[in-house]
Amino acid sequence: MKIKVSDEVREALLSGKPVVALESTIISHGMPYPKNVQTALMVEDVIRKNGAVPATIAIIKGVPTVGCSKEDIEHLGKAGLTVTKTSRRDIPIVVAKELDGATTVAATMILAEKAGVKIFATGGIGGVHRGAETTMDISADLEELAKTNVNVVCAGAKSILDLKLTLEYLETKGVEVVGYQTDELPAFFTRKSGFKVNCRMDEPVEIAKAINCKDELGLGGGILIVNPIPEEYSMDPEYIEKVIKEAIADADAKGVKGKEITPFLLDKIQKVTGGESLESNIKLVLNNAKLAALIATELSKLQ
Ligand code: PSU
Ligand code: MN
Repeated sequence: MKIKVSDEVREALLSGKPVVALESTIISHGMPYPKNVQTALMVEDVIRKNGAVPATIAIIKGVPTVGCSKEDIEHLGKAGLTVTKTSRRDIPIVVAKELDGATTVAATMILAEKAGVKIFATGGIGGVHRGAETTMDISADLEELAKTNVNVVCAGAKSILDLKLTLEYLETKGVEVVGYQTDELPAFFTRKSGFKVNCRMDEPVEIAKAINCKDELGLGGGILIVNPIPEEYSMDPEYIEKVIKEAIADADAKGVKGKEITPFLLDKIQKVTGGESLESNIKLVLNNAKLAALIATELSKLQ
């Protein structure tokens, strides 16, 4: 199976330069056009400014691609929801049918690992949904963190999920959750969730050392690094909770299920908050990109 790695990413990997992977579902399904494309390109810039090489990952006409071009990003952003949201199970189908696939956290981790990229930045991961005790809706992202050797920087997870159960699931699967300059799991739009993380680290170098030890021990799997949204962009917790509850009720009423539920809730939240949440979303992704570049830089000195 051919994986296309861009020249810039291949050269960086060969010479031991820091590289940061980026997902593409956030582009096609996570934000509206054209902000999605602008954000994806800004995220790449931030990574470059902080000394690393960005590798946006997607499947382009059936070819798993590590290091998408600007044209690829523009195409995925414009095509939006018509691009196949691609998690682990979808990869072989999208490749066999020569389709475009926007990779979720899980699928991006798989392709990043194959290319040799160890650090990955995104906004929020999938997790255990509210009501999962009856729906069994648990994102494949969590299973991937347990088995694929890529470390993910995110702003926690949106409280469209059950954050308590998400942490329990990660603990069961042996995934370390490191709070960057925080003792608490952030809740994406807000800096706090009320749930403690297992470990706090205040410096990128400490996180890089932990990743390096995991690799030396051959433990596999990823560390999840949770980075709170900067204070000035965080939203009012009661307001966002109300919006999320309404969005979930609407999804229930409409019978939205399976892989459609996360994009449905994201879109609904964006519409109801009139763009305020989109701005916060963009800022936290940029913040995560910077931290990921700093960790990748420290890791490249150790490996
Ligand atoms: N949460 C967000 N923004 C996103 C996603 C989740 O706040 O864009 C996307 C990511 O690509 C994540 C995927 O990997 O949704 C999870 O989907 P599911 O719950 O169907 O596994
Ligand atoms: Mn699901």
